[in-house]
Amino acid sequence: MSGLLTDIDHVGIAVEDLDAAVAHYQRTLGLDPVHREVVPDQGVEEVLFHVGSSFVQLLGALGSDTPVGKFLAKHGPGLHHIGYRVSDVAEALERLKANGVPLIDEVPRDGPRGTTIAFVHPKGFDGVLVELVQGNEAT
Ligand code: CMX
Ligand code: CO
Repeated sequence: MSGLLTDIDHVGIAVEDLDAAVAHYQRTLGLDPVHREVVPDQGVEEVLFHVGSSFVQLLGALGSDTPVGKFLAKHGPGLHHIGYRVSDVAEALERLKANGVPLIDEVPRDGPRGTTIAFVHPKGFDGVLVELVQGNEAT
């Protein structure tokens, strides 16, 4: 059986203060942001850093009643989700569904930067929130 995942697209990290976190990553890790965007759909402002063929995604909450806002209130800052790169999100969702994995998005949706994404419930992968990402090859 062939594998669904082609790469780690990004590691999503919830932070309380986005500007402070960006400055910290720049100073301590020498990473410069390659992208910053408010994504009202997801209730986040996100900053991407390029690392190899993947990204680190820092996530600030746009409000307390958003996924990241609720996560911060409950757990504090930390690892929020893993974004796996796939060649076809719809096909990946079908396979997960056929295997009884609980989905958050039943159908693919448009993500930032022209990507197609879908979230899979953390219950399906031992407490790890998974995002499937199509069309975001870092070069
Ligand atoms: N990782 C692991 N577990 C998580 C989690 C996360 N990121 N967020 C919430 N949970 C857990 C909670 O700890 C809680 O567990 P228990 O039932 O054991 O207490 C359970 O999920 C329910 O938590 P909740 O606070 O009531 O949150 P909701 O059920 O309302 O929502 C989730 C949880 C995952 C369905 C929701 O956050 C979601 O739909 N996420 C997908 C969208 C998203 O995260 N967008 C932001 C990122 C955008 C981007 O990457 O660009
Ligand atoms: Co993400």
